[in-house]
Amino acid sequence: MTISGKRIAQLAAASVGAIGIIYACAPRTSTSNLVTGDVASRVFVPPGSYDEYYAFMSGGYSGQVSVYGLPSGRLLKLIPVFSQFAEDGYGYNDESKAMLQTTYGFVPWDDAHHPELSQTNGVPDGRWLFINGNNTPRIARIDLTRFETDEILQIPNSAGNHSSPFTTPDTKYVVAGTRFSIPIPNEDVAITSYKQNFKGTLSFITADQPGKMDIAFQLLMPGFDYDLGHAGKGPSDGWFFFTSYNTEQANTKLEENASQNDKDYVAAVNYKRAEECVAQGLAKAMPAEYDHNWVDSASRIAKSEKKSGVKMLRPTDCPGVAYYLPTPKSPHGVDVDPTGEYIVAGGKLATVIPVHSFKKMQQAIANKAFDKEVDGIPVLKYDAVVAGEVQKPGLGPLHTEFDGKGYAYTTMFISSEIVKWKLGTWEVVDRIPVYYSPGHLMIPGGDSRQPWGKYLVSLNKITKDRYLPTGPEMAQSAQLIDISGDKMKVLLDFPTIGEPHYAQAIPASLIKDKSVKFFKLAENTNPWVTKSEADGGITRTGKTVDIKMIAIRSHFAPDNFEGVQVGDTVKFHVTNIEQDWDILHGFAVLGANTSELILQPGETRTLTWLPKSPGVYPFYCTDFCSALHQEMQGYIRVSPAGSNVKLIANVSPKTQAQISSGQGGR
Ligand code: K7E
Ligand code: CUA
Repeated sequence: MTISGKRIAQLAAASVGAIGIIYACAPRTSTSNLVTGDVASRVFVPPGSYDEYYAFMSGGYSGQVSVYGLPSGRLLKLIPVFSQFAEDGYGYNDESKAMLQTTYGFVPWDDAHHPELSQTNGVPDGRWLFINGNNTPRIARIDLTRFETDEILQIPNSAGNHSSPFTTPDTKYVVAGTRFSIPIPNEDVAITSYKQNFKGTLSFITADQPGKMDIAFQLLMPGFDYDLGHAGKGPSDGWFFFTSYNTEQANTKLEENASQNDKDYVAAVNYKRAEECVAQGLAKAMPAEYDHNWVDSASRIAKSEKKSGVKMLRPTDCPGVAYYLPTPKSPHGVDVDPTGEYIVAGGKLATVIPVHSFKKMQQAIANKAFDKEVDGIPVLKYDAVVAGEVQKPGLGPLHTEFDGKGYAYTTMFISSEIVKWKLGTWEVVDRIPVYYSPGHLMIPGGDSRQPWGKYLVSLNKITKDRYLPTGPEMAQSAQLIDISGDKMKVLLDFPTIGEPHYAQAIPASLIKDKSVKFFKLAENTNPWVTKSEADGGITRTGKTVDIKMIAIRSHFAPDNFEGVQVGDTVKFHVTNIEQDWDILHGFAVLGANTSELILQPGETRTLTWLPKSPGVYPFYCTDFCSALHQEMQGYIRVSPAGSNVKLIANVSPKTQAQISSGQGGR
């Protein structure tokens, strides 16, 4: 079959339709004839046993990360990042709200695409997981001892933080390339002035100090769309590669207008060179406003600070900082093989998978094998940099990962398959259909120097008939594939949450033994902490009433409050004084407007409550914590404004008994 460019464009334009055709024409292949008899045992993790890998899936438009065990496909946890999470109060309670602060105000949502594990020497190390917020440009850090979002940095001079947050092999930087070019600094100009006024930026963000992420510098680039990125490694350490599309610089009907050029570019950025230029003062100060939010580890309270100004480096001021590698055609993913020599691009509309050679690129730079320059950035000759092309790989190559044994695996969105090919000879050695239309794929460590090449997960965009119908909207579908032998084998289908774009996975052994089991009460510095039953109480400051209470199996203390008035703002500061793993309590009060609180052992959380009419209101524990969980309840009395009911909190009889016998209290 010869595939004309036009045919591919048609297929791409109607990709969903094309999937329909492909799947309608294909025999109704069920997994049963793709898999072998021992499949069930390959994914079966016996009750009480652990999975071999943690997999971190982006939640896409849910703004979350979901954590799965592999090979079982069991969902272990949802981590809220760019979202409010009614399940535990993240983004609602007083302690965490600051995490979602931006210069656009409080933004409790984002579109999260790319989880990226921190690395040491180019190998995932299990310390942190970074993930991008695409819509309101941000990067988050999740701490993997607690599986909690600890830090969020807003990215200024960016619009659509898509090529992010890929890391350097030492996690010195994570990057952010702007998908949409915009006027920089942003200003009120005609959209038709795109070619004169719109620019792209590539940001390098310091990432190796928790709580201290910041913009090291930004590179001002031509007004293309910067789509994905990956760091070099080994010989190419010190370089970063970003795909771009829309090198036509169209501002309307991109489907057509940005598909004109036969080749777009991979931008190769020498960030060590950029560091030199910045150190020499060649970057210009540019005004920028952005917010930085992080969690103080002792109080577990999120703080937010305003930052301003960035160092903006122009390639014309720093020769050698960037080159363009011509790449067919509207490339999407860019992936660097474990040796650091090959740079694989996924040209959405290309008929081949082009692979660039880092060695050839260096020679081409030395020989000045340039076609032209764009805004001071030399465009290298395609033939001078290309290592090879994978011929007839399928339709719609998007993303590639590696198994560490000399093979690469690429998703084919349109022909709905994964293609395995050999680095160096570029021959396709195996292919397997997936259901349906894969975006990213993931091999544990598959973008690193040391892939754990046993499993591959295909992250499919369209689910259709794979699961029991759930109305027009179906869960996204992931498929676990065995890549330990010559032939790929499907082992398992499992639904995922939101829209996982990318995912990463790591051996469980690198994380599980470092897991925090509870927070030490003695080290809790929340100003409203209550460390013992006798320390609870109620205080009034104007119209604000602060309530300090503890939660422990199976009561709150104090648990009766009076003297609150309509018009007051009541803050329930609840401390879980348990010092034991996985003993959580919750807190909810009648009429609460947002979420309840979930209290991890040793932590303090605050729920703000606005009583609207006189009466007596119950509160209770929402997390089934003990046999007497249903007894874990109390009351708060609300009187009319101006009432003379005294402000009181009871002390539980048990505590009184302990105090009188000299056992309790401080
Ligand atoms: Cu291909 Cu946002 Cu990485 Cu989706 S992206 S698939
Ligand atoms: Cu505490 Cu239920």
